Amino acid sequence: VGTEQEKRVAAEAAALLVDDGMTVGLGTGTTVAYLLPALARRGLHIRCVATSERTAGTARRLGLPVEPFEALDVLDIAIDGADQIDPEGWLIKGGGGAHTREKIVASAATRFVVIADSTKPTLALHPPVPVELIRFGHRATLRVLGKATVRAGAPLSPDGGIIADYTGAFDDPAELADRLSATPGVVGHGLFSPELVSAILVGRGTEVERRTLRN
Ligand code: A5P
Repeated sequence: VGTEQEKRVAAEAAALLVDDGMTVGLGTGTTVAYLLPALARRGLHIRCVATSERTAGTARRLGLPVEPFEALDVLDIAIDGADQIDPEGWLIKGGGGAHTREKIVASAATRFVVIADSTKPTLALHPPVPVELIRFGHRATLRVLGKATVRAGAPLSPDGGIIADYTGAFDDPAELADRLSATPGVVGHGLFSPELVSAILVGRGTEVERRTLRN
């Protein structure tokens, strides 16, 4: 219950950052589930793209207009959750397998705002790091990665990719991010660098702690 309240206050604070006329990227997950009704209640004239079919469906039912992300090439703001947040602003995302689309949306946005409850900040990121693999040769890709396994029960991504997790220990997220990005067959990984992040809103009890990384 405490965590749900924290997700709600963070999401409601983020909904207030959206202005009339903006193009908005909608993330995926249980924290974003609180953002969608809060945003819909504002009754703004906005255009949205969604990082998953689940988000798109919920948003449309609430009356938020969702367009295919072939129609827009830049977003004013994107708002999404995270699984882990380190002190520098590195994130791990993809607990729901949506990280590839989430990263495309985050990097298209002028401002990327992360919303989370107080269990998400951590002193050091730890495995697993979600990855998405091209289906072709994915057993070979897993072998090249070393410690990595297909996520049991996870459906294919909407782009046909296999959702897996890198389970090896790591100290330096930048080094691992480079390695994952450079491995053929890896479509996307769940390490998001601080350069993508504008602000982090963390719910703590009934308060929202704000960290601004850039404007
Ligand atoms: C979806 O693939 C993820 O990246 C989510 O954004 C992340 O897992 C946060 O989800 P919750 O808000 O449900 O914790």
